[in-house]
Amino acid sequence: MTLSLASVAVLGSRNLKIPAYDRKAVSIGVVHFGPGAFHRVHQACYLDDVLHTDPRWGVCEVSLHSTGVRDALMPQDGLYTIAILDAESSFRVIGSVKEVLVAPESPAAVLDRMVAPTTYIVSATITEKGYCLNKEGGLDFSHPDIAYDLKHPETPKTFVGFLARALRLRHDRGHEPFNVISCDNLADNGHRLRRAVLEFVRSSDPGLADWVEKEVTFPCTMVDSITPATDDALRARVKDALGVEDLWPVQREFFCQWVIENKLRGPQPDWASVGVTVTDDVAGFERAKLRLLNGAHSTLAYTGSLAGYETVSAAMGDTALATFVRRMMIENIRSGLAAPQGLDLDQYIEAVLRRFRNPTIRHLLAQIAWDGSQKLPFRILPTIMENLAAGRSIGRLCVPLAAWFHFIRRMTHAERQIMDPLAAQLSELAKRCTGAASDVSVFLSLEKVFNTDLARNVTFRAALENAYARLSAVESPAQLGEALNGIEA
Ligand code: CS2
Repeated sequence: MTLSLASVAVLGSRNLKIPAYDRKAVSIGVVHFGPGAFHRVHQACYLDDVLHTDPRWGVCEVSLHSTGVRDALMPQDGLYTIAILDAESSFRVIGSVKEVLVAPESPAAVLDRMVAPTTYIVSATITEKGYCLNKEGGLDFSHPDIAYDLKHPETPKTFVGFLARALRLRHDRGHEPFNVISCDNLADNGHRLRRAVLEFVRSSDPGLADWVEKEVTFPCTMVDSITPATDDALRARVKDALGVEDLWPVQREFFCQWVIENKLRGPQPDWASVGVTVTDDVAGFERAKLRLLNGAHSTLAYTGSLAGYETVSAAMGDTALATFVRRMMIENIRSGLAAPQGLDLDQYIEAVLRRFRNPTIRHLLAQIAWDGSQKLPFRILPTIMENLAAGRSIGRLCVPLAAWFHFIRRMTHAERQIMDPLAAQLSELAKRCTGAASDVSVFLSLEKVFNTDLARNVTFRAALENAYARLSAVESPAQLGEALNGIEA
């Protein structure tokens, strides 16, 4: 038996949280692009909580590329399971997904949902690459999908293209605009998305630009919950816990946080009632999370992979590596952060490290290692540039970059697939590399990642070449420990 409205009624007898609201009464108030695991453990879970008191906040999921989530969830009446794996593990069935659309199959159906006057929120978890930004933070007009959308505004392929078209239609029908909420790990995610949409609209539909600029709100957000990819072990664990099969369950740690900038308009869920923080100071929360948690994650991903570790918790079991990461967070990243009201950065760092050590979460370093060219410019490079400008040290901060270079070089020479939008360019560069310090100049030539000023900075190059040389022969934990011990602050 698979998970469905019929079977979930039977499940109620187990130690399991199931939707305790009338799903037939739920209407769609949110259109969300990117129904991946993170969205389903995070925003969709918060909205499931909201639906217990307010039926207006069902979700229409939109997949921009694949049919997998639609094919898994719709036979289950949109239901799926979250396994919350921590000291105390639990399971809950989520009912907030009312519909899953596959944009390439039916762009018109997606636009109809976005234009519906009862749609008050259009949100996204499309990962950094989904915004089609250039390294200056503006819209990448050379991106093939953006170029397509500018020529075919009625059948867009990108999130930006769908937003532009839907806002034009809402404007023409006299509907108030929806709130546009980015839920991705980008610094200033709302501002960046607003800039991209305005640049798109100004070039394709200038008559709409003023209305978008004045009337459409793009709050910034910070989102956080560690969410390993779904695997067969999870499917088996969920089947054992529920007694029915879930075609696509998801998993996360107990910790879950959502901070939204206080600039939402029109009808909204009662965010505070479900633990969402609405505040004017999102930037403080977002920088702390992006640079401390995600910066440490990427450091563990690449250094841990070089040493042969497979998961975050295993890498954190390496005393030398865990000590290095903790010192980098405290001495090299924290120093440049302004704590938002209510957040103690020292306690936050220790809490993040405890979360990383969670033995019940099998978070693959290989998953975190994806899309390094899109992640590191938000997670590591801003801290390096600010530390250089302030005269603070960058030695340890060059380690994740150097480890990324070695990771790319080794994947290329082993002819293993690199998961990154710039995989082709990265492989071409790596083929010219031998493991010698001169490789650093080759990688720094990647203009889509490194700006010219930074690439030419003598202090940066020296620190990066030193870290690269020390990591060059690392293939074991012992060798990693020796390499890290030699890295100056
Ligand atoms: C991770 C993030 O995969 C990655 O790059 O660093 O997905 C991380 O697990 C989340 O941002 C935690 O909130």
